Amino acid sequence: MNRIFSGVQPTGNLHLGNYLGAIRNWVKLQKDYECIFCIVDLHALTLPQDPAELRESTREVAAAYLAAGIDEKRTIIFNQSMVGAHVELAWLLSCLTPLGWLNRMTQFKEKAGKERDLAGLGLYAYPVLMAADILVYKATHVPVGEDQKQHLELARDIAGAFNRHYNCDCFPLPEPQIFGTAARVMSLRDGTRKMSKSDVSDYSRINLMDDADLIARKFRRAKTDPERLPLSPEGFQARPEAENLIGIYSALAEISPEQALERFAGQNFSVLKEELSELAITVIGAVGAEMRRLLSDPSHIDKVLKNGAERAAAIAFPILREAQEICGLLRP
Ligand code: AQP
Repeated sequence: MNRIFSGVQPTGNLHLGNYLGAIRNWVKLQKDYECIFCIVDLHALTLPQDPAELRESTREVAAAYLAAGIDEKRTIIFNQSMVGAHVELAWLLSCLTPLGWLNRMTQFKEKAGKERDLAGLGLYAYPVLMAADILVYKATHVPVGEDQKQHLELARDIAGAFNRHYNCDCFPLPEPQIFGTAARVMSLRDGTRKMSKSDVSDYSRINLMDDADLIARKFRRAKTDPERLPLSPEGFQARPEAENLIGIYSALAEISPEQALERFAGQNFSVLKEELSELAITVIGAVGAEMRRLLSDPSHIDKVLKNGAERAAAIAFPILREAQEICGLLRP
């Protein structure tokens, strides 16, 4: 049976990258797969969080899922900390994960920065918890943006290590699903860095709850280069900002980047920015408005999460138990 697991960290403002690279694709997957979409609050704790803001952000991610079109009746939506099986399986997996594998993770290097000795153990062990998130549901497919590909490969390695060590086929090796042009949406201020919630510059990203004026202002101020838009894809060489804006347009308009470039080839950036703003205001504006409506009733969101957690736990705990028995843990 095909089962999908994926998640978003409640670490601040959800942005266009999270929407186009992840959440929007999930909506379509609900038709063909059993889906579990998590708000990974324990992952958020790998960097310092304000407790009140974490609670708010958790509801905000849930609201984004619902506003984007995730159907809570069909699909399981919950926050990770409500299902303890994730952490329990993470321990079993961490005992089989060589440090050398974790040392290769680029996200740890980026997030720990130069003061690596001061980084928390949780930040270092993040990919093991992510492997447990996926494996505790025996998920077969994991839709993510490009930036999570390395972690997903590690999850496959960890599943393989468990199966080999205990000579079993307990865990399927999860397949990454990376979709199209928006798999890596870049910052509006620097086309070489990905659009990120933790970027200090708010003008680097379009947040899902930005209003129309702010969306237009952010696109107007987006970094560009002095040339006109290129005539063909070869012209994107060393022009990451131009390529990014065309990529965002194509993802929002649901056309190929080639078609998007055909439309704007040789024109000034101002023309592209104008149309980009209009399109984003239509697509993102609708999601943002629905998020605001949902967030005005937090008790409804909490109910959705509680119900989702119960359904998630009903799948996760029997799989955890199976793994515990394979490891030789006595479960009378
Ligand atoms: N810029 C992006 N382009 C395409 N996809 C993206 N994703 C994130 N940024 C982009 C995808 O969104 C999902 C959720 O990501 P996450 O919140 O778990 O963590 P992240 O990848 O670390 O995202 P951020 O926004 O950069 O958050 P912070 O700043 O908190 O680290 C994933 O599927 C991710 O690939």
